[in-house]
Amino acid sequence: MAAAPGAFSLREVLAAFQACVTEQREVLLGPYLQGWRGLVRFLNGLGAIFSFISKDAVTKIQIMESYCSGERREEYRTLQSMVSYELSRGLVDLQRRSSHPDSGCRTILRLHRALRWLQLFLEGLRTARQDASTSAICTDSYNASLAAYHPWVVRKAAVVAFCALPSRDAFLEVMNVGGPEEAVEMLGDALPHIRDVYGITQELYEQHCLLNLP
Ligand code: 1PZ
Repeated sequence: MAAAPGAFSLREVLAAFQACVTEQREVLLGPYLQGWRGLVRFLNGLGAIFSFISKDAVTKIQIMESYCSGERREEYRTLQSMVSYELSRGLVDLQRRSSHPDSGCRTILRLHRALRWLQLFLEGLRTARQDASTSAICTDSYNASLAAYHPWVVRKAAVVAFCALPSRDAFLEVMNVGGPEEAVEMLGDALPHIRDVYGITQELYEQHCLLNLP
């Protein structure tokens, strides 16, 4: 499963997460969503079996993009401004989904939980032995993160899809960063930024009691 010549590289995608964090430690939604767009594109390249996952991610990215380009786009420049805007205007359903089923806060929370999976998965990939199974790494990181928020049927479908993942070396190859060593090095550079974005978001959501939004 070699990377197609001219295919885009996961290096730029992961760099978007680096561009998210400002000097004031705010998270810019523009590069955050751009990073997610690139991940979805990469996921689609892995095969049609992953399309139920990428469809859901695309829906969420689109919801956020419409806020970010809408009338109130200034309020959606950063995660911090979004949280204070939506909370102060009562635009977030806190108990059950009703009048504001697709708030920015609940939508980002879903991507945020998936970012934790991504962090664990890439970390696993980076540190695993050469002959390690990508699907095992993926299943372990999923079970340690996102699985807790998914119903049984989604968990089953996810684990079946993971079986279609290529071997570790082939996976590093389709990332299109260079040889396996280069890919591992790139992951080592990119992961601290993903961890940083995750940590800032987690703290912000904790402060405002947003971690369990319906
Ligand atoms: C390389 C292998 C990719 C594995 C991706 C691991 C994530 C598996 C997630 C499977 C769930 C997809 C079905 C949709 C579930 C939704 O119910 C939930 C909750 O949203 P709600 O229903 O509350 O509106 N959606 C999510 O949890 C967001 C999932 C986003 C996954 C993005 C993955 C990006 C992968 C990048 C690959 C490098």
